[in-house]
This record gives sequence, structure tokens and C-alpha cells, in this order.
Amino acid sequence: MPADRPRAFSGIQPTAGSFHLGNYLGAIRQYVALQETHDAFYSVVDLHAMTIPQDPAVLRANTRLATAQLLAAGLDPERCTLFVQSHVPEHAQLGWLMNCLTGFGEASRMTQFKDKSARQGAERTSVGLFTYPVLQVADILLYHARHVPVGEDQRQHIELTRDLAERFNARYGDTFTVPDVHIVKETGKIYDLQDPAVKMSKSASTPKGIVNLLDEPGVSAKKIRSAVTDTETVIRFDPERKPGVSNLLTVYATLTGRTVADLEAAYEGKGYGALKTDLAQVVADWAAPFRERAREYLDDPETLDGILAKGAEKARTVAAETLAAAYDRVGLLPAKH
Ligand code: AQP
Repeated sequence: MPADRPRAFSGIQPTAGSFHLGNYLGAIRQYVALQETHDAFYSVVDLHAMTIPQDPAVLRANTRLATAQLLAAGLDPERCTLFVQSHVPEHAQLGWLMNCLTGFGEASRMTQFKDKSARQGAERTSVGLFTYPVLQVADILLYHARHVPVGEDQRQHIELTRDLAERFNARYGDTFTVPDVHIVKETGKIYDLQDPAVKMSKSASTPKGIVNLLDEPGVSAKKIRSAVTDTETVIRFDPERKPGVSNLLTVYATLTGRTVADLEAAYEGKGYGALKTDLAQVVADWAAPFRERAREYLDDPETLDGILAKGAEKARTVAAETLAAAYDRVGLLPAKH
């Protein structure tokens, strides 16, 4: 990988039996694109997954499952560095330094934490969930990432990353790269099929509102056909007035490479039923080879683990150097070996 390429970093949690369309269109598609232009590091962030209770066997299985899906979606271990977060202990180590640099009030303003903790109640919310954005800061800064491909829901966390990088640099001298968020406007927020006012989300959506990439085609088709639209009949992109139809058009356009204008013209005079039936087919056609490739990786855990071992080794080389510099800057006495 040429050294003059800018770095990219992003992480994705192994917290479900499948990624959903929001994860794919909002984030993973961008991971695949950036591996061509960037020195890209992508992590299955299992430490983040632990911010909510996990069954150990399920977490282990989901970590392989997440990796298999990333590869199936087009990540190429020859073009990017793919690894599991807990295999690189520097993440937790730099996370501690970042915790000590973050204000309590600052962390309390993270809207994702506020939403999730309000849903769960304070007693069931872990301190880990509270500090998770700070660990995410460490994830990004360890690799001197210039660009961080994420969905819109992560924008505030990348802002926090920028603030902490600047604060550290101002206090201790230039150490970290201040990253830019990389959000694709059209797909940065894919909406729940049943409630197009909110994002598609594994923890908040009802099963009918979320399209899982590994679902059987019949299951996804049924969900798409029962997507909430509006009382008009015109197929027009208008996120304000027609959020449901606009969301379907976004998914359709992105998966096929057609423009929204082209789709509007093609469906002129046709009803929502036709749009939904065709979109169900588009999703099924995309998902069939994806599921097949993911299955092949899952059937070969040795290859999968080998890819992760190589990825962790590459990631550690970079992470260890950054952590050592940060430790030195803040005045931690180096251990003598
Ligand atoms: N609906 C979405 N539209 C666009 N992008 C999305 N992402 C998530 N939902 C959407 C992006 O997917 C990446 C991985 O996210 P994560 O592993 O942190 O999972 P998440 O954000 O926790 O995903 P969920 O489904 O939304 O989970 P919950 O319900 O737990 O919050 C991120 O880049 C994210 O922006």
C-alpha cells in the first residue's frame, strides 16, 4: 500500500446476527470504496459490543459473522487492514488516556448515549456505554486517520474525536491527526421501513422496520412490501413530505446505480406496489451473492482467523507506535526491559 495515501479508519460492532441495510449503505459501502484510495483500517469493534450485556459464545460467533459479512461486502484483506479491536490492546490503553482528557459534561452531551440510556434506564446502563464514544476516539486517533466513513448518527462522535485530538495536541504537542468525518449525504441515514422518521437501527427498530442482509429473500420482500409510505400515489423524491417513498428510492438508486430522477421517470403513473415489488427484487438480487460469500467464509474459520491475525499484526505496528508517542508526551515513565 503506497505510504502517500491518506489513512481511513472505521469500526463496526458485532452485536447482531446480521448487518442491516443501514449499516451497508451508510457505512460498509464507503469502506469498500475507500480501500481503493486510502490506507484503510477497519475494525470489528468487540470491546464496544460489550457496552451492552453479551452472551460470550454469541459474541464470539458474531465477531466471525461480522468479519465474514465485511469480506462478503467487498473488503479485500490485500487492500485494507481488517482486524478485531480486542486483538490490539492499544485501543483500551489509549482509551484510558482519552477518558482522562474528556470532561464529564462533554461526555454527557452525547445524544446517542442519552437516547440509549433513556431507553434502558440508568440502572441497566453501563459506564462502558457512557465512555464508548471516548474509546471510539482512541480507535480513530491510533491510526492517524484523515477520514472516518460512518453514518450520520456518528457525526457527533467524530466531532468529539476532533476536539480531543486538538486538545491533546495543544496540551502536549502535535501528536494526533485531526480527522474529518466522511458521510455520504444520500445514504448517511437510511430510515426504518415502519417509521421513516427515525433511522433503521438494530436496537430501536421493530423487526418489520429493519432489512437484515442475511435474511431469507422472502422475509426482506415482505418487509419492503409493507413499508410505510403516504396517502398520495405519486412516486417522487421528497424527504420532507414523503419520507417513506424517498427512503425506498434512495435504497433502490444506490443498489442499482440508477439515479433517483431516472427512477421517478420510470415509475411515473405506477403505484407504490410496483415500486415495492421491484425494490424487493433488487434487494434479493444484491443479497443472494452476498449471503453466499458470507457463508463460504463462515464455513472456513481457519481462513477467516488467518485474515484477522494478519490484520491485527499490521494494526498493532501502527497502534503501538502511536500509543508510545502519546505515553511519552503525557509523561508516563517508560518501562525498562
Ligand atoms: N440507519 C442507518 N443509516 C446509515 N448508517 C447507519 N449506521 C447504522 N445505522 C445506520 C452506520 O453503521 C455503522 C456501524 O454501526 P455500529 O456498529 O456502531 O452499529 P450502530 O450504529 O449501533 O447500528 P445500529 O443498528 O444503529 O445499532 P444501534 O441500534 O445499537 O445504534 C456506523 O457507521 C453507523 O453510523
